[in-house]
Formats: sequence, C-alpha cells, structure tokens
Amino acid sequence: MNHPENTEQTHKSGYAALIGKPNVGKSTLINALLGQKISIVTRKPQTTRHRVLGILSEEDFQLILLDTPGVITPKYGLQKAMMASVTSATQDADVLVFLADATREKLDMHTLELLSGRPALLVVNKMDLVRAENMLPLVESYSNEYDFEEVIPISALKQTNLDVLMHAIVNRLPLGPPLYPRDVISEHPERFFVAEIVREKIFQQFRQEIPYSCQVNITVFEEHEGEKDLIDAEIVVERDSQKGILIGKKGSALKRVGMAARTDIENFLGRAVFLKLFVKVRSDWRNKDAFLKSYGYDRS
Ligand SMILES: Nc1nc2c(ncn2[C@@H]2O[C@H](COP(=O)(O)OP(=O)(O)OP(=O)(O)O)[C@@H](O)[C@H]2O)c(=O)[nH]1
Ligand SMILES: [Mg+2]
Repeated sequence: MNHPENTEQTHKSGYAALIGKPNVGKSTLINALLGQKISIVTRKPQTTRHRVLGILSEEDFQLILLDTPGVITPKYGLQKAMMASVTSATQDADVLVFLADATREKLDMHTLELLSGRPALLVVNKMDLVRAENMLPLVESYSNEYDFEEVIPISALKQTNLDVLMHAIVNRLPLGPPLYPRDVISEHPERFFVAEIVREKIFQQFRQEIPYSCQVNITVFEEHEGEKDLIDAEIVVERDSQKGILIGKKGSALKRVGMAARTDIENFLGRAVFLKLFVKVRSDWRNKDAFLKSYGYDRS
C-alpha cells in the first residue's frame, strides 16, 4: 500500500477536453471512458450543446473530462453559445484531445485552429469501420498540418484501445490533489441530465429541423418520499407548425417521446418518476439572447 505522503506527491489531477467536428464520437467516448452514460449520443450532428463534465477518480489521479459541442461555423445565437463553450473548454484544459472520424477523409482545419498550437493528442475514432491501413492518409494529412504529440486509433463504440488513450491523457496531467470529491461523477444537477434525456429522444424520433428547434426545460422536479418523483418538462419550439409535429395525432408523437424518456430517466435516477411533457412556442428563441440566457446558454 502507498504511504499517504507518497500518494500526495504523485497524485495527478486536471482537465482533458474532447474537441472535434460534430458526430465524430466525442460523447460516445466520454461515456466509454467514464463507464457511465452522462452525455447524450445520437446519429445526428450537433447533438451536444453544452460543455458536459465527467469525473474519473482513481487512487493516483483524478481526470476531469470535458465533452463539447461539435465545432461548426455558427449561424445563429444558440450555435454561437455552443462554440463559446468549446472555446472555454479548450482554454481550461490541461490536455487537448482532438477527435477525428476515421471514415471521413476531409481535413478539418477549422477545429485544428482551436488548438492554438498547444500540445494535443490526435485520436482517430470509429476504427471499427475501416481497415487500419486506410486511416494512414488521414493521419498523414493531419500530421502535415499540426504537430500532434501522439496518434491514437480507437473505437469509442467498441471500446478498443481506450486503455492506451487513458494512459496518454493521464500521463499529461499535472501533479495535484483531487479537485472534486472522489465519489462525484459530474457537477451538473439531476435536472440537467433529465432534460438532456428528453432532448435525446426528440433527436432520435424527429427529422429535419425539429430536433434543432427544440429546447427542453425542467419546470417541476419534486421528490416525494415513498412515491414517484414528479417531473414536468417543457419543450420549447420556434413555430406553431413544429408544435403540431411534436405533439402528433392525438398526442401520439409526444407520448412516444415521454415513454422513451421516462425509461431512461428512471434508469439514470434509480427511482420511478411521473413525467409530464408540455410544448410551448417561443418564436425564434435560438436567436434571442434573453431566452438563450434563461435556458442556460452563455455566449460570453
Ligand atoms: N461505428 C462507430 N460509431 C461510433 C463510434 N463512436 C461514435 N459512433 C457513432 O457516431 C454517432 C455520433 O456519436 P456522438 O458521440 O453523438 O458524436 P459527437 O462527436 O458527440 O457529436 P456532437 O455532439 O454532435 O458533436 C453515433 O451514432 C455514435 O453511435 C465508433 O467508435 N464506431
Ligand atoms: Mg456529442
């Protein structure tokens, strides 16, 4: 066993930010590294809207992982806020992890610029979909543009080579005591995860602009000893037509969202809940600072 003083001298702690284009698998990776789902995953790009923090505490290190929204050129206020959260995560990180998708050939200069010349790891994800030699041109073109410290091919989905990645990240953490209590896995309140689960179901069940026009707010969250929790969630959309689609014939579409969300929420919270969903129209909310701010998006 380690002597307490020795552990103190060798304990590492710090932040690692996962940065990359939409859909490359950042959220899948943070969940895989933590061994618990804290960030929602869908097949659609721009699923993640916030910087989502997950904490991994071991005997000799505490790694704080930051999942971030996929990097895009912002076109409206919400996207600007999403990109501000990428920038802040990048600035706060001790270790930068740049994710690329092995199945895409195009070089992503826009995201590379965010690394600002700082030391970074190149992680090539979705290796389960390509032959190893086929990713060489991609790695070569990235290496021509940026001096990555290491290149690590992984599959976040199949959880391959994650130990090598973990080792590379932890190696780069500075010495220091834990920054969070050891039993804490995240810093977001339960209502954040509940809202995200509802949003995940909307992303999975609707097409085109609907997922991107939705915001989910938890308006009531009451715990009752010996009874189900009461949760009210409002889904904000931009137009009446979107409200109609979301609710569906006789409420059938909204009911499907509610059923899928409730199952996941109960699994996440480990207790039974009574979930009610409401749909509300807030014209052009994605471009209005007051709405964005009250929904928890910050552009500064
Ligand atoms: N085959 C395969 N699919 C993966 C892998 N990692 C992620 N995916 C899939 O890629 C899609 C996007 O995954 P996400 O984790 O949501 O991607 P993201 O980078 O967080 O996306 P944004 O939040 O939109 O920026 C999902 O359908 C995942 O299941 C992988 O290693 N292999
Ligand atoms: Mg994501």
